[in-house]
Amino acid sequence: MKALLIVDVQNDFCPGGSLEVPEGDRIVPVINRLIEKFDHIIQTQDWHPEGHLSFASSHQGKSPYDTAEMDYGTQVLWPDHCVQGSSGADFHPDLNTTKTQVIIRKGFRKSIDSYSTFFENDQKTSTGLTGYLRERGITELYTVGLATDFCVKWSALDGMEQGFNMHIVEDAVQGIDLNGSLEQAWKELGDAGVGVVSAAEL
Ligand code: VGL
Ligand code: ZN
Repeated sequence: MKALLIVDVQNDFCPGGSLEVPEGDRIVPVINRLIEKFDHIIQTQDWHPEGHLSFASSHQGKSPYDTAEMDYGTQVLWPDHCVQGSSGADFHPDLNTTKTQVIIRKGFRKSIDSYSTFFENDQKTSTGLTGYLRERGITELYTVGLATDFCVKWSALDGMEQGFNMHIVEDAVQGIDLNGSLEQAWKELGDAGVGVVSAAEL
């Protein structure tokens, strides 16, 4: 059984937001059309407390896009974004969320970031998505949303490791592209065997 996984289509990742993905809102109409083709729809929502340790503002002398050493390894530092309850954390107003059955919030622990929808960045703390998918008999996950080179990539890689058949809808994702991260992401996805399809094929 297949499901659509809509990653982080939130105001802060769209033009005008604090961690704007170039043309991040371009994918919204594509995703709205795809929603009609799926019976099972899962969304994720980046959901950070104020003062989250992935924010550059939480580290003295650091600027956005610098890195910091966390307990779990090197972490890119971001502008403050998707703060719990803020309008930046809301889904894009044109995204049709009516059919969404579950929303996985991530990044709510102050000292761990979470790109993947399956595991937080320590690669150990589970979001519970694997259990949810297995109990519902979902085996094929079509991934769309933001950003290709961070949350979409990590979700697809972890999903493969958890035994799901992961696919990316290439015209329904959009990347940040920090120092070549977008090209690197497509390479890692290809190496891991993640499928790539276009929206028209679905
Ligand atoms: C994301 C950076 C920080 C994403 C979330 O959704 O790709 N990127 N938080
Ligand atoms: Zn975040």
